[in-house]
Amino acid sequence: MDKTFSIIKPDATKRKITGSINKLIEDRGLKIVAQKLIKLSENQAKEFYSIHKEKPFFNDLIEYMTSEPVVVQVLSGENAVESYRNIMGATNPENAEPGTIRKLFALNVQENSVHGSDSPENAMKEIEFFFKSDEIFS
Ligand code: IDP
Ligand code: MG
Repeated sequence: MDKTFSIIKPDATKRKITGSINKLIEDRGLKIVAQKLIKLSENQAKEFYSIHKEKPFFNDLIEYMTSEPVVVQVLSGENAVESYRNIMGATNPENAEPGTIRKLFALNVQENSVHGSDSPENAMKEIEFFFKSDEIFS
């Protein structure tokens, strides 16, 4: 089974909708094989989102991602990366398909409730950034 990396972001933990998001993930066929609540440090958030460091929204993004605890997860299933991106919906909730996590729950393009890896290579890197191999079940 393929794996992907997910974050339930601060807007969602703050609004106590992590259970609702996990229900959607599970109902749509992905299995949660690792999960923990952590507070990202500024350095962790900057490294995790370093690809966006030149973007105008970078500083706001780091401030937001470190504002509340987040749930980091490893999800497993067939085509996990692509499948989870479909379950999440578009970055901007205004463009997200009905029934997706972001359409249902996101507040705006920044506070969009979830992160999901964009490729199997990045999924592997992101999982290794947050989890030891003995923390992941199958
Ligand atoms: P993704 O999360 O759908 O992969 P990315 O383009 O990788 O989207 O952006 C990472 C995160 O940065 C987004 O999920 C969102 O929280 C934030 N973000 C992206 N674009 C904007 C924007 O135009 N304004 C504010 N925040 C943004
Ligand atoms: Mg991305």
